[in-house]
Amino acid sequence: MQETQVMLTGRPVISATGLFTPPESITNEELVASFNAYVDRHNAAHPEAEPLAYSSVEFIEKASGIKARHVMSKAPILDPDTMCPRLPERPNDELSVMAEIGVAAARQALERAGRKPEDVDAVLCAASNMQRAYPAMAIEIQQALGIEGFGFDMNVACSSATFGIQTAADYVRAGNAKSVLVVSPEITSGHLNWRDRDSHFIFGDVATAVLVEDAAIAPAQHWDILGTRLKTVFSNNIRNNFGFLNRAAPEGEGTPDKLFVQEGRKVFKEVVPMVAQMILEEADRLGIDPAALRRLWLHQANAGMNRLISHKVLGHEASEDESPTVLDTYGNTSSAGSIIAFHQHSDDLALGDTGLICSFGAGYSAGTVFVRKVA
Ligand code: CO8
Repeated sequence: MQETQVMLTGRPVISATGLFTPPESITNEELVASFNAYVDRHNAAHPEAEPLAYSSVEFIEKASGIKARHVMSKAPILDPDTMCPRLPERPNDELSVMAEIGVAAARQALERAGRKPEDVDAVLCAASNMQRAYPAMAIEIQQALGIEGFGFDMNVACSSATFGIQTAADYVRAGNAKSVLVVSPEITSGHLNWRDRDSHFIFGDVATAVLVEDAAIAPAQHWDILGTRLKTVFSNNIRNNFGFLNRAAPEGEGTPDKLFVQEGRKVFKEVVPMVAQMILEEADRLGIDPAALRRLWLHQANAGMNRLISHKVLGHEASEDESPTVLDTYGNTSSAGSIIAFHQHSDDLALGDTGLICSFGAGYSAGTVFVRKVA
């Protein structure tokens, strides 16, 4: 593309999205069988201790809506002796596993947009966990794709992708970039405590990519970004204390708080009203009638949360068509959830239809991206 031939508009759009789904998947039945085998072994080995309780397929499905989750390493997670993924270290001259799945999603987004890597200006790797501190995952992905310009990593837990979309949109609005890839590789299985009955069923692995571009270069049938809004409010209810200073406090190494922990009920109760209000305020600011939204692509943490939020926004119980679910087969994929929903359930919308991509999670953090399909 000859940059000199294009008059940039400063109007950001979503040109295309991409998705990488790990081939292996764990059903609730498989997960619970493995967990309960671990419980039996643990209780037999520690007769003096308070016995651990079984997990149950019925509870998981009723409390969360999750029926299965994709993972990068199935057998070790289900092995009661391991209960953790095994992803062997790779030499520095090989693509790291997070970059690999990010690149797969990014390639699909580029292909769907008809975009060549050399026409992309920046890569943001926006995810809940990074493979390492440096060099940035984004720079590794940039190198693997052959993109010039710059890249950096950003982490806003479950809201990483929407924060990434706003950041990319701001580059376009300011004229600092015309094409930005927001890549969200989420290997959540690495930081999930598979031995914790309260949370062992929640997460899954995946990677998504969103190509945010100036309207002037967008392909046919793209999505105008009508407005973006971000919000953070500190909360201890979702925490992960894993970090580089852990070795400076060896007494805390390996304790459960170095993995994902949450007060799920409090999260549910506090986040639902916060997000619903944020959506309604932003719709009002943009002059959009929330009841007329054609589709909500909501963060995929809990089916009950999405039912309540969509009801408050639309003013009626949302149908599956109005608020599609992907957490039944993907689990909670952190920042990728709302993007998977958008990727899988947006082609059928008509030109002129308006919808909302919305994330929420740890921090607390929440992000809204109102979009309209245009020719
Ligand atoms: N099997 C059977 N029973 C169980 C199980 C189980 N596995 N787990 C708990 N129970 C029991 C409990 O013991 C309790 O029993 P009792 O009533 O006798 O005390 C009963 O079931 C009810 O337990 P809860 O109150 O915990 O159950 P809830 O109905 O609240 O459901 C949920 C639990 C599903 C966790 C729900 O609260 C929820 O989904 N909340 C929202 C959570 C959420 O959205 N979190 C988002 C965080 S994700 C994020 O921001 C990304 C972070 C980065 C990720 C990094 C990688 C891992």
